[in-house]
Amino acid sequence: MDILSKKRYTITSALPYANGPLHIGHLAGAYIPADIFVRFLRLQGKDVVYVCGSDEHGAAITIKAKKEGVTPKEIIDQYNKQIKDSFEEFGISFDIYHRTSEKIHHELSQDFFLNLYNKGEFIERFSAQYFDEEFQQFLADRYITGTCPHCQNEGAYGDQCEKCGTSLSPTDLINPKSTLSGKTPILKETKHWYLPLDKYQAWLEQWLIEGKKDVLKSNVFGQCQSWLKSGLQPRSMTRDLDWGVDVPLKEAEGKKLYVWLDAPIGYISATKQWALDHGKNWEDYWKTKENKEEESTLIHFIGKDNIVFHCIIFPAILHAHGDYILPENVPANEFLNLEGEKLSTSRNHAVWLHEYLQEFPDKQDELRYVLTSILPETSDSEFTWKDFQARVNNELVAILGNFVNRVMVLSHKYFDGEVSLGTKLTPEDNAVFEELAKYPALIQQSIAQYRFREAMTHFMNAARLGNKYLADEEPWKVVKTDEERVKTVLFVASQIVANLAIMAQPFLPKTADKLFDMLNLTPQPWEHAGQASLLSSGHRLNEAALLFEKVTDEQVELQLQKLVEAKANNAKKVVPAAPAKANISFDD
Ligand code: MET
Repeated sequence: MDILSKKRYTITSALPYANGPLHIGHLAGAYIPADIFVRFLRLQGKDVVYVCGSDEHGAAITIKAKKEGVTPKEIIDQYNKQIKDSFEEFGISFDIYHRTSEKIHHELSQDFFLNLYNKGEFIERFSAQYFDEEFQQFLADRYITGTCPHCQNEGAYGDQCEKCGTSLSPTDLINPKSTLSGKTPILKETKHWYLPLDKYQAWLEQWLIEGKKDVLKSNVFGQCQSWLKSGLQPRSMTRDLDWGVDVPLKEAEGKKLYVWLDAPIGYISATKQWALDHGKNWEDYWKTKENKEEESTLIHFIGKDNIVFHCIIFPAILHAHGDYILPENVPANEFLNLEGEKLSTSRNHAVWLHEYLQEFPDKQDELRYVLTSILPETSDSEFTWKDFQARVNNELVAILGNFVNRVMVLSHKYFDGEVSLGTKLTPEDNAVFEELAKYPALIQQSIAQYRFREAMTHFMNAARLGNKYLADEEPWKVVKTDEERVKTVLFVASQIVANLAIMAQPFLPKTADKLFDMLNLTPQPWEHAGQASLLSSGHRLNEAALLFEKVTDEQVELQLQKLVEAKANNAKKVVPAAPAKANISFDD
């Protein structure tokens, strides 16, 4: 069945770590595609909840706090606010942006742990782990540095050597040191609770590989297949950490739930909070139902570094718990590069969303447009400022903006903003309407396959159709001889603008609002797209407003200069390597 024909949807975007600002890689990976999808569903009147929130636990946050000499709480409060505000200003339409530090989340994560624990789903294992005697605490992998056994780099971390890229275990390091005290840590025995993923191997092969081979995107399917092929191993669900959700067992004092049993539960706790705030029943969005048609459809939007997490580990947890729906799809994106290099937080090689919003005020849709045009849907893709300029100037300004502007200006100039049918429609006019009516279905088909780039190309083609129509009909010439015909031409052209307003809503929401304002039309649902009579004869248009402005060479230069300066700063200092674990961060 078509993914768009369900009744109810639970849509999630990966929870960003509250330890740094958002950049365009995040947007292109997990937020813009989800937002387009969700806006599209809402336009069709579907019952949708779109949840997200800050991931506020884990070593990445405590390390940052330590580096800055502040508490983890200060870090999460600062970044949660910054991230939330940036998302809002940019126009990502979450129904709730929650926090994993909230009580409701801690309680639910603990419930999940206890449910699995009481059912005997965990295996308990003892292992020797490094312990800092001075600080009296076990050390997370990133808290230990030492010499890499492979390349002799002296600054390797307990999970990875940043120099040669090898994945390591803390005990692989030669001459290990605690980053807390600087002393040599001792090995101490510690107990943890593991989810035996090997036990779910057969079930996962059935559900995921058999059941979803025609559903998952090929990049996602390939990764899942290779994980399953290499055989799943038990994964620790608890950790010796000093910040996070307590393991709810007496004997586990000081231990915390590890990311697997914490972050994705954040989707559910966010939904619970949203349901409480809006008089809804959260179970409608997460629990299985006897009547399958009543069940919600769960879709996780993520970057490719989170595929195993969302396709294997979280579904195994939900399955082990029982009564929960499983993801219908996980349309993960690949990575976005910037000016020929990987985006990098630690090297400050990025376009930061909060800076963009300051430097390009009221230009949210321009960034949305360009990022949607280059979404890394099937392979890594690249953002460059020259390309940004070209796409804004040659497409948004020259095609969409130009068409709308001409229709508005001419309608006001010749007819005082009144839309009315003059002479009868010609075969050319009817052909344009016929062509226009094809676009909503084309867009819908692309969205149903998570091909958002393609969907937006269809949208722009509809604007091209408008431009071509005006160029063919030349109302500015015809007006000298046949004013009635010009009325009709602008009537047809205004209907095209109204259609563009409807179809712009998922892709360019702020532009769509402006278009409806100019048209003096209330926002319309998707089912009205394709109609030739959205504006009735005699309708009055409002004043024209500016839709898009050209990006100047100076603006591009300034941005490129910033990247050059970041590089120069990196050369001056030794850039600390940041966590590069494939499974828990979008980038380094
Ligand atoms: N915070 C994780 C990341 O940034 C995502 C967690 S999604 C449940 O990779």
